[in-house]
Formats: sequence, structure tokens, C-alpha cells
Amino acid sequence: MRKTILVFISLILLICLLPLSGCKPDMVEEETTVIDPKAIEVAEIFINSFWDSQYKYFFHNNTKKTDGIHLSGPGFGKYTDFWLEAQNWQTVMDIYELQGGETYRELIDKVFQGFSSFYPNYQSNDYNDDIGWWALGCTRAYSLTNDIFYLEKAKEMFDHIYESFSEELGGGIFWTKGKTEKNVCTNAPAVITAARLAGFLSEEEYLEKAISIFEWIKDNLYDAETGKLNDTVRLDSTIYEGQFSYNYGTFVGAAYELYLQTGDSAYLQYTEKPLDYILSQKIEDGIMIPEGQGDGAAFRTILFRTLNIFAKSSRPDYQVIINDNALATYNNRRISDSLCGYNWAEIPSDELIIMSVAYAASTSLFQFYKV
Ligand code: 7K2
Repeated sequence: MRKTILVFISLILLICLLPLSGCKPDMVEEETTVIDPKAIEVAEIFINSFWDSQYKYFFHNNTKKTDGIHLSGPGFGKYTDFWLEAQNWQTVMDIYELQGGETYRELIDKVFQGFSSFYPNYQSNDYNDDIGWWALGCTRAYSLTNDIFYLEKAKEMFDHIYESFSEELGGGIFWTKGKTEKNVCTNAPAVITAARLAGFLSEEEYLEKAISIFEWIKDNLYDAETGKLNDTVRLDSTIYEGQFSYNYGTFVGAAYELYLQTGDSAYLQYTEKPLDYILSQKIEDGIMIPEGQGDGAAFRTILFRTLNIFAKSSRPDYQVIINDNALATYNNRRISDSLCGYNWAEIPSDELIIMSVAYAASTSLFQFYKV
């Protein structure tokens, strides 16, 4: 009888302690996959404030109407401009990469569907950089979804813009079909796309193209001494020295992708050096200064996506920069609709029209945020 009671008590104890003992592994697991509630919150605000589920497109701005100035997007500017929608797509993928879930998975497809129905003839866009941003997005969408459709689209788009490659000025792809200049925002994303295509398709030819375009950028627009990267070479060989964070993001992203594809660590000399250079130029009191309210509102997000790669490996100090900037966008939200503006260092007025791509920055930064 005593033995039965003892067994009974032991059983009860075991049942009570089981959940406790189960606690430890769960907690350990949670530590590695922890998602900050702010990452979830800003993603929801982004979708609720800017996504039009009927037309499968992001609105250009928070009023959900055209502002009468930025007219290039569908619906006379009611929806986001061609290349900026590709940036919003990247933000959707940033969210999905961190948070997963069927809703965000489906959103990846919906954004592309919306784009395709507004621009069935996307090749009639004269700007190779615009198309290149979608090609780049397609390589990422393929990695995340495994849907062969995106691989085929990435290849089709890259092949199309590569028709504007020429030996004039020593190589590289022309910015537009008008063939007047060659810039980083056309060529660096093209390197990433081609390098990824080489990996996906096991086609050496794409790697050769990626390497040759990268070499061209490096030889014509990059200063290895300082880490400074210029913007454009014109047909008369004059240089536009514009300093834009997105160029650094894609140039370093290109070097990193070539390192991944070739295993050649020499490419890493083109990573932290240019990043440190642009950060030293564009950070004031810990916060990135704005680069404009239009296209420029999208630039910093592209840089931060690349910073995030190194923040999680060789450069924990970049994580501090990501966190500080993410928190700036969060603390400087206006009360009326919880949106921050293009200037992360100040609270926008209630009258300020805020572009979806400007708020996308805050959304993406929080997907890279880590406490
Ligand atoms: O001069 C080009 C480019 O080289 C420069 O970096 C930016 C600076 O201005 C124009 S292109 C403007 C945008 C239009 N299409 C897609 C984007 O890549 C590009 O920033 O603002």
C-alpha cells in the first residue's frame, strides 16, 4: 500500500514538473528566434496604412490619393512609382524573412501580380535601373519561395537590361535605353542579380557578366584609398560624384554576392571600407541624414539591408547603428497615424504627406533590429 502511495506521489510530482522541465529548451529556442514586438507592429502599420488589397499595390502616400506632384506611379501617382514599388516589395520580403506566415508569403506574390498587371509591358520602361530593381527582387523572391516563376522572371529581366551593356566607357550597362551614362544604381544591382542567377542556374556565363560589371564599377567609380563611391560616368567620361547611400548598399552587396559565389575573399575588401566611408559621411548624432523626400526616401533602406548582413557577422557595431536608427523612426512617429517621415530625427507634422516608401524604411529597419 505504502509503495502504491509513493508511486502515486511520484507520478503526480512528475506530471507537475514536466512542464517546468519542458521550459528550458523552449526558452533557449526562443532566444534565437525572438521577434521584437515593434517589428510586428510596424509591419502591420505599413500594410494597414499603405496596401491596397484590391489593386494589389502600395499607395504612393498615406492620403491614398495622388499628391499631384509624383505622377509617375499607376493611377496618376495614386500608387507607388515603378522602382519604388520594388522597394516596398523588398520590405515585404524583409518582413517575411523574419516573421514568416502565410499572409506575408502570399503578399510576396500579390505585389508582383499587381506590378505585372499595371506594367504588362515593363520592357517599355526606358530606365534599366528601374527594371533592374525588379530583377533583383525576383532573385530574392525565388530564394524565399522556391517558385521557379521568379527565377524565370529574374533571368528575363536581367537579359533584357543586359542588352544595354556595351564596351563604351570600358564596359557596364547604360542607365537608360537613350545610352547617355552608366551609373551604380543600374550596374551594382545587376551584379547581384547575375551572380545569383549563376548560382541558381549553374551557368558560368552569368558569373562572368557579374564579375565584369563589378570590375567596371570598381575601376571607374570606386576609390580604393578612401572607400568613396561615385554615382555616374557620362558618355564624355566626366564623373558625377553624387554620394548616395543606396549605391554603397548595392556595391557592397555586389562584392559580397561575388564572394559567396566565387569563394574568393578578395571581394571582402570592397565591403566594410565603403560602408564605413558612407556612414562617416551620412550619420549625424547617430542618425542617418535624409537624402530627399522623393526617390531619396528609399535610399537608406537599401544601405541598411546590406549593413544587416555584416551586423550579424563581422560588425556588431553596425547592429548598434541599425538599432539606434530603427528606434529613431519609432520614437519620432506622429500621434495621428503612428507614421514617421523621411527625416528620422524629427516628428513629422500632421500635414506632411508621407510616402509608403518612407515608412517602409522604418518597417525594414525593425526587421533587422536586434536587442
Ligand atoms: O542620376 C540618377 C542616379 O544615378 C542617381 O543615383 C539618382 C539620385 O538620380 C538618378 S535616378 C533616380 C531614380 C530613378 N530610377 C530608379 C532609381 O535607382 C533612381 O534612384 O537621385
